[in-house]
Amino acid sequence: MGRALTFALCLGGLLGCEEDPELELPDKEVCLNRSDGVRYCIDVYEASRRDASATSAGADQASKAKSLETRLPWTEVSWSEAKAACERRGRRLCEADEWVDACDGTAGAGGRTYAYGDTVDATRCNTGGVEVEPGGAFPGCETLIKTLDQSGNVWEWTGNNEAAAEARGGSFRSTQAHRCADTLTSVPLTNKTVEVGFRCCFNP
Ligand SMILES: [Ca+2]
Ligand SMILES: [Ca+2]
Repeated sequence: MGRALTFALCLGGLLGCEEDPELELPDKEVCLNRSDGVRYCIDVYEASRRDASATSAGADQASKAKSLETRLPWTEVSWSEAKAACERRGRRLCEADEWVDACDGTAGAGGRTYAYGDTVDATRCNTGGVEVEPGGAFPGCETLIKTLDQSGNVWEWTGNNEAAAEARGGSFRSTQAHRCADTLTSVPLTNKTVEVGFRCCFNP
């Protein structure tokens, strides 16, 4: 996009006037109600760095967390780094109940067993594989509210304080088909692995 056009779009309010508008594509989020009626929004995609592409996870450690398709997710990230990356975008990590309800499609108790339905289908999501894939590479791995990759690809940090922090949803290496309610509790919060990323939430 040329500078003149970028400037015009900035003036028109169509793009945020960020330091580098070409890298600031609008994040994809979807909003729904919690069981207590509080409205919240969750990223459609696992978080990626602003300089990520379909073949690179990017290197910008100071990036705000993005929610875009066809970007490799932000991994090798501790829980506190993930939280900070969401906060740089004016977001936060998702709380467990928010993440689970987005996955199962029903506020509060109940909902789908798996992100895509109640019956295990090993072909739907990136599980039992060998490498991480760009966001949305498995279109059948979609929830009722249209979030993607909540099952598999990378585990996702949830919780905004240490007591509540845990990773959810399984990774590309997971051989079991993870249910929406399953958690990973064996990874220390400071551990950084290629199998753990995150996504962001906020209250509009
Ligand atoms: Ca639910
Ligand atoms: Ca995931």
